[in-house]
Amino acid sequence: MTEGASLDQRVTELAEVASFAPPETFRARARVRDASVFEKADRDRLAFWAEQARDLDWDTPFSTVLNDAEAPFYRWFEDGTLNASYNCLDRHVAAGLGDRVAYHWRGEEGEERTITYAELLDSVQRFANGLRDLGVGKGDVVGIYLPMVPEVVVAMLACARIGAVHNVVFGGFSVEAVRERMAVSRARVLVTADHARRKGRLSAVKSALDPALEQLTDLAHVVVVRAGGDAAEPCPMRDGRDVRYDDVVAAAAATCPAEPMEAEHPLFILYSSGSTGKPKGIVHSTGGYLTGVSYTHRLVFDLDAERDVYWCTADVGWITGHSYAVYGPLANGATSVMFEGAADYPHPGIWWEVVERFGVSILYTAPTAIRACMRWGSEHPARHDLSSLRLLGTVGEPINPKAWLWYHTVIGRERCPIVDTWWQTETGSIMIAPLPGLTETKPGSATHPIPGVTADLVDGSGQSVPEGTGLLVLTEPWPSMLRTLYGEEERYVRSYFSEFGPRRYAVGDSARRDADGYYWVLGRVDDVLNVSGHRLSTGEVESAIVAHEKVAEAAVVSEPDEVTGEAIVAFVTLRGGAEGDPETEAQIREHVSTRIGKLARPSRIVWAEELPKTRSGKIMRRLLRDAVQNRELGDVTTLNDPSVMTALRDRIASGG
Ligand code: 6R9
Repeated sequence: MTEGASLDQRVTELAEVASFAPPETFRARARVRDASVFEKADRDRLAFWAEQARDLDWDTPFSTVLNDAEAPFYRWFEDGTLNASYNCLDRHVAAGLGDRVAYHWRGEEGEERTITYAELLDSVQRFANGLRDLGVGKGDVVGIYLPMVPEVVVAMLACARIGAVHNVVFGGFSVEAVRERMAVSRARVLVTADHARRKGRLSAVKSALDPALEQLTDLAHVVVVRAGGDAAEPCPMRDGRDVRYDDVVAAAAATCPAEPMEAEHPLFILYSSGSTGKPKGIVHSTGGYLTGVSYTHRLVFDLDAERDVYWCTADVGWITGHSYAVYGPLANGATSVMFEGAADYPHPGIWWEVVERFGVSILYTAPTAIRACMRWGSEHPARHDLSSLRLLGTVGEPINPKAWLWYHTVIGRERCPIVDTWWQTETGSIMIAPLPGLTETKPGSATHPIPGVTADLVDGSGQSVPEGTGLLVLTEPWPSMLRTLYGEEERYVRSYFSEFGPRRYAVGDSARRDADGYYWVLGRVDDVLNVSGHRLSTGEVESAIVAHEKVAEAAVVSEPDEVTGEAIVAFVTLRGGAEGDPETEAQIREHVSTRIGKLARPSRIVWAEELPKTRSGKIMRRLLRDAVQNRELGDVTTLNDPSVMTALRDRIASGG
């Protein structure tokens, strides 16, 4: 039997095991080995958070911990001042750690760059001065639309250094998504790339953006990073507006002292999908956010900054990238791997080659990636020496037990605890997760809230549900919570604090709590889809489909997918009752791709003469979901015309 096959057999054997204690070798050296940290946090939560915050370097120490006078607008450490880039860079260099590697970067074609803390500090100071030279000041919004190149970190920290607010847009999102996010946040500068590389192909970024940039009246400058490699053609530059990153840095002064910021000064905006078509501009603060990410990064990943090599595979365009590829690890002086490429390029064993090459000890990734690796086969990881790994993490969606066991066995070789971390763009940092040296894990459960965080399950009327299924709420404010939705205070209150009052944050997920008090997050209760761990809203995808000239109406729902978790099924009614054809289908998918991005493309389109609606005209997505998932239809009595569903079921059965 090959090694891959014997590992697979072991996965099957372990299916009977209900829970896993921390491996003894791990526990013996873990940071946290007993439950006293929970008791300490419970005794005085605010004092506990203040202690975590004091692990950062403050220019002015804070005297108040939490101001909740205007709840749900909470203010943490409000009379203190600090700088996030100082905490991520200067203080480590000042402590003699300038030569420590901040990032081992690996490019798509196997190029490597090693960036030390001292080098990163140098680049950040220069680019911060460069941004100032372009007229950027405290409070200005700077857009960032870059692939996974080191400059993305430089740009984020340079903003933080001068109090500019970054607004990163995921590199896989479309031009239209960039335009919209820049317009609503009134960005003054956009930092982007000439080209991006993906699986051996080069795609133009800057020239594709150009027509959209013309429409942005607040945008004064575009900074262009060379990310396409030496073979890439130079991109067109507009005089007076566009500047090259290399030129900006070369012309800028070398020193730029970090500017102290009020703790509540916004560090960044990150757009995330809400339950309507319009993305939410989630605003994070400086002091509270940095406290949350540095504390959780040490605690949940059991970080030993001197020894560990840590790799978070998330793109910086997502909150996971912000918190656990940039701010958390840098605030803790950790050494990270940054990987530009895809998980299967140039071959499906590349991740394991990278783990071996850099001696990765902590790996943090998503269930969708684990399932893809599972499908490619255990022989790929089996070919590499993965003995450096000591801890594994997952995030983004519920992990199915089979993928958990595969990760545990084939990647972790039963030596590494798995931390299944539940959190959201809004929470800023991890909220529910095991402590790896302490918590017994159950495959598929994120276990318990971490020390300092309090959660509950409630029914629709807000009553606590001690055991069974309910809606997840966080019952006390925490430092890294979102502060507002950019420019939409009322929507902030309505989205998170209207259902259960100003103290209980409504998460939007349903969950189950078992007899041992373990939380099992089941998924979203609103119209938010989760494709490959990425949030998309039904409304967002529907408006992109409806924007196609032939389309009259559309409704999208999800169905379970083995690799991506959820896949999008679109029900589409064409204008004038026209019949759908493969060409229109291809155009619709392309439309979604250009408006939002490739990952939002429907996997199936079902042509619908009519959509199921209530008498008041609301589309009943619930019924569509039941139909695609081949379930008994729920209550159809409120339907205006129940025969619509019969016709649709026939369509679905005949493959659309
Ligand atoms: C960090 C991140 C948040 C939503 C969240 C939930 C789902 C994330 C999870 C999980 C089960 C986990 N989610 N982690 N579900 N177990 N460990 O993913 O943020 O993109 O805002 O998504 O993702 O549904 O509400 P974000």
